[in-house]
Amino acid sequence: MNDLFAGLEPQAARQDMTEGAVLMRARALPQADQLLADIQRISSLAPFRHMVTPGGFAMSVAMTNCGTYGWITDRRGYRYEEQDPLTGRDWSPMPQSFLSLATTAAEEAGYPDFLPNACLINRYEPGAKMALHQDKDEKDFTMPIVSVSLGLPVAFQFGGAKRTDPVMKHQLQHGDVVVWGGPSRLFFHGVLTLRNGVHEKAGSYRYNLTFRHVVL
Ligand code: MD3
Ligand code: FE
Repeated sequence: MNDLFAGLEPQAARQDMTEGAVLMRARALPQADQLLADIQRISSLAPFRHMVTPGGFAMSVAMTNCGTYGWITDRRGYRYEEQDPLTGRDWSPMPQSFLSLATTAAEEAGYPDFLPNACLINRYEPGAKMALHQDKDEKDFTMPIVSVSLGLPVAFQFGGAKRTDPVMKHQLQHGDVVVWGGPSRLFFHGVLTLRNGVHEKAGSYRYNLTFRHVVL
């Protein structure tokens, strides 16, 4: 058999991306169908919506949440709240599938005490993107953030502690998990424009779960 991978590095299952950040390729694959079913159920109660930034622009990424706290934005600012402003009801509790994946992945990356109380669920359609930003609304930065990618692949970029630091580009694929702790917890990051495509499990979407520990 001729070797298609001759001269290429093998794709490591686990990769240190930057200080404190660990990429685990395909880590969520065994649970992916369950995660997608849970996203479907959560979003039937708290629909995906395009929230408005304080500057007055609708985000291209549609969002919902589960857990004790949910991240929201409107003209008044970015914050976490216990109720969905669309329905006035509490967010759905975090499903067991979400909680066990997030805590075991964090433990494998060296953060054994991670206990998420918020999960932001992002849904990207072709054309959607997320500009370079820091995640600072959680207030507690000793806890990592765990991110899980599902559906269509996308190019993701992260830099350093300053907006002007040089950025690295990575492809994030269905099932990839990244744990962002230590110095990387406050690094700038963003998502490039999602290209058209069809994923066998997620159709024309990319989903991203981010697990956070929030204090109000
Ligand atoms: C690096 N989401 O929701 S996940 C976000 O793919 C967000 O939807 C992106 O950025 C997405 O805030 C990126 C990867 C990620 C998440 C949080 C981070 C990278 C991070 C926090 C600190 C540093
Ligand atoms: Fe972010």
